[in-house]
Amino acid sequence: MVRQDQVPAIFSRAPRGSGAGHGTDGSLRQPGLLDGEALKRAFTERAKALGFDAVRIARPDAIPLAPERLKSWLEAGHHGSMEWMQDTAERRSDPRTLWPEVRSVILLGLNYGPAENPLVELARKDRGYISVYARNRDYHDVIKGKLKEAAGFLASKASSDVKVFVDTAPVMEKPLAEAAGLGWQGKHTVVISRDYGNWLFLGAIFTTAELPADGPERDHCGSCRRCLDVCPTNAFPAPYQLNARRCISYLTIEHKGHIPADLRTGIGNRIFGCDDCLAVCPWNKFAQAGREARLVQREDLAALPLAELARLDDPAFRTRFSGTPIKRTGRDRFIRNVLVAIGNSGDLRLAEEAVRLLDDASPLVRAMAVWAIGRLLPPEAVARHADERLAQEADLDVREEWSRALQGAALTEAAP
Ligand code: B12
Ligand code: SF4
Ligand code: SF4
Repeated sequence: MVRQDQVPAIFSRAPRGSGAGHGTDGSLRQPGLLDGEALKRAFTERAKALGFDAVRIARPDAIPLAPERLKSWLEAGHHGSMEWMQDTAERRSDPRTLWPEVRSVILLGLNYGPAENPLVELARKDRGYISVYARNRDYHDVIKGKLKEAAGFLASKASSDVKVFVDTAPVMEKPLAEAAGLGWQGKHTVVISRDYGNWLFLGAIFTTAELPADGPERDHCGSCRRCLDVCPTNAFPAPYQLNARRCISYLTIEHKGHIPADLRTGIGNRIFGCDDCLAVCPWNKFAQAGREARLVQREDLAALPLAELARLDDPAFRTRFSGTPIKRTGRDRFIRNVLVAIGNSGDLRLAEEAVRLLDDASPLVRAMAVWAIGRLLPPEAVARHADERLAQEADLDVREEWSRALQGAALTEAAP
C-alpha cells in the first residue's frame, strides 16, 4: 500500500527565547519549552490523545542491516514495477541520508483492527473482498492530519525542527518501528505489536531534538509459519522476505498492467488488497477493534456484489469510492480485478457481466473479460464470442487472451 504523491510536512522549531530560561543542555529556552524525558512524555501523551496507540523512539542510525537488505530485495526484482523504490533506495535505507540533521525518529502506530475475522467473507464467491485497510477513508489522509498535529505540538515545545512522514516518503517504516520497539517484523514482513497484533498503520516523525531512544523489540514468531503457508500466491520466497510481484496487494493495487495468467486463480475474489497473512497471525489474539471512526469499516465497502461492481462506469466508480484508497486504482484497473474474481467465482450468472465487458473500451478490461468467460462458459460459447470479435480486435494482449481462451476451450472439448 503505497502513495507517492505527497511531500513531507515540515515544522520549524519554536523560536528561541531571550534569556527567559535554561534548558538542561545549557541553551537558552523560552519558558514552556521542554527537552529529554519531559519532552518525550509530553509528546507521547499528546500523540495518544490524538488517537495514536503506540509511540516509540529510535536513533536515526538504528537500522544498520536495512540498506543491504533493501539492496538485495531490489536486485532480486521483488519490487516489480514500483520503480520509485529503486529510485529512492539510498535515501530510503538511512534516515540520515534523507535528512542529515535528524537526531531522533519517532514511530507511531495506529490500530485499525477489524471487529471480526475478515477472511470469512472470502467464502462468498459472488462478492468482492476489499482489504480491511481500505474499507473507509484513505488512512494516509487520516494519519497525516494526526501526524501534523503531533508534529506541530513537538515543534512548539522543543527548540528543534520536525518533519512528518507516512508511507509517502522514502522511509523504511517497518525496520525503524522494530528498532524503536513498537513491534517486530514478522515472517510476513509486517510489524506486529504484542499489544495490538499486526493491524497497525505506521507513521514517522523526524526531529532534530535529542529524545531518549527506546530499545528494539525482538522476534516472537518462533516456529510458527501460518502466514507463509496461507499465502494464496506463494509470495514469500523465504521467511521475512516478500516478493511483491506475487503479492495480491501489489497485483490488485499497484500493478498497472495485465495480471500474470499463473497468478489469477490464486487471487480468488480479492479485488483490492489482501489480508490473509495478517489475519492468520496468532498474535492478533491481543488485537482490539480500531477506535478511529474514519477507519472503521463502512458496511457498503465490505463483501460487495461482483455483478454490481462490474457495471460501474468511470463517474459511478469515482462517486462510489470517493475518499477511499480504492479510488486510486481508477475504474479500469478495478474492473480488471472484478473480472478476475468473476472468472474465479464458478458462478454462471456472472458470465453475462463478463460478456458485456468483452466490448469495453479498455484493453485491460477486455483481456480479463476474455479470461473470465473462458473460465465460466462452455467451449462453443467461447468460440462464438471470439468469432464475433477477433477480427476487429487490434490490441495484441487481448488477442493473446483470446487465443489462450480458445486453446483452453479446445482442450476441454477434446477431453473424454
Ligand atoms: C512497498 C510497500 C508495499 C509493497 C511491498 C510490501 C513489502 N513487504 O515490502 C506491497 C504493495 C506488496 C505492500 C503490501 C502491503 N502493505 Co505495504 N508498504 C510498502 C511501503 C511503501 C514500503 C515497504 C518497503 O520498504 N519494502 C521494502 C522491503 C525491502 O522492506 P521490508 O519488507 O521491510 O524488508 C525487510 C525484510 O525483507 C527483512 N529481511 C530480509 N532478509 C531477512 C532475513 C532475516 C533473517 C530477517 C529477520 C529479516 C530479513 O529486512 C528487510 C528490511 O527491514 C510501506 C511504507 C513505508 N514507507 O515503509 C508500506 C507498508 C509496509 N504497508 C503496509 C500494509 C498495511 C500493507 C498491506 C497489509 C496492505 C494490504 N492489506 O493489502 C500489505 C501487506 C503485504 C505484506 N505481507 O507485506 C503497512 C504495514 C504496517 C505494519 N504494521 O507493518 C506500511 C508500513 C504502510 C504504513 N505506513 O502503515 N506494501
Ligand atoms: S497480502 Fe496476501 S498475497 Fe500478499 S503476501 Fe500476504 S497473503 Fe500473500
Ligand atoms: S503468523 Fe506466525 S510466523 Fe507469521 S508473522 Fe505471525 S507469528 Fe510470525
